[in-house]
Amino acid sequence: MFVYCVGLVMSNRVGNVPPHQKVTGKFPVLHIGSVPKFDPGSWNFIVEGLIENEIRLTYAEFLELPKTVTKSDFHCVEGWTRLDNVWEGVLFRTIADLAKPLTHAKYVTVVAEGNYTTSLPLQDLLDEDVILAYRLDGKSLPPDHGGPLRLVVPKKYAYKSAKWVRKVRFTEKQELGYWEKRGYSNTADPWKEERYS
Ligand SMILES: Nc1nc2c(c(=O)[nH]1)N[C@H]1C(S)=C(S)[C@@H](COP(=O)(O)O)O[C@H]1N2
Ligand SMILES: [Mo]
Repeated sequence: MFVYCVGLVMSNRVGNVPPHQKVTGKFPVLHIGSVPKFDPGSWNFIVEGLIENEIRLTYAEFLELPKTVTKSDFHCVEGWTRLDNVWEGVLFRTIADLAKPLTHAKYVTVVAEGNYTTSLPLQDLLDEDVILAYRLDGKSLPPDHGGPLRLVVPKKYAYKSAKWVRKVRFTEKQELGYWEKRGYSNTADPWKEERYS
């Protein structure tokens, strides 16, 4: 008897699920600290650092930015994956287009409510699936999943997808994020299983 196995073993990207991840139908809630209270009257979104145009938007103004819907998978470094999440919000590249990064802006620090930060090469954030999301699966983004606004970076482990984002800062050198300072991989590619540094 012959068993044919054609093509499937050639790539480390077989299907939608990265190595050693388990698909969950639920959506676990995972974060440090407590869920911040959202006040639409005082909330703002700030873009600063190595850019031509500093940006400061109220919540109402953020909702007026051009919006997009994406569908992507979400991989937590602890081993669960949630497939086919439908996010609605503003692509990071829309923010970058408005802010006009200077040529020496190479990284972006994402600052959330509380102490949480993460950072990424600007290039990674310009992918067409990277979104600042305020809706999930057709409903407004629940506070425990990062509402009113979270970053979603599908190609990285989910600690790069900061919840409760309030500020993004363009920098020349990379500022290590909360988990990245504590031993988690700074590159965080789930397909290469870059979990720890
Ligand atoms: N502000 C903030 N964002 C965060 C975290 C956090 O602790 N604080 N945890 C990260 C981690 S490790 C994961 S797995 C995802 C979990 O998102 P979820 O709770 O919506 O599933 O949020 C990420 N974003
Ligand atoms: Mo995570």
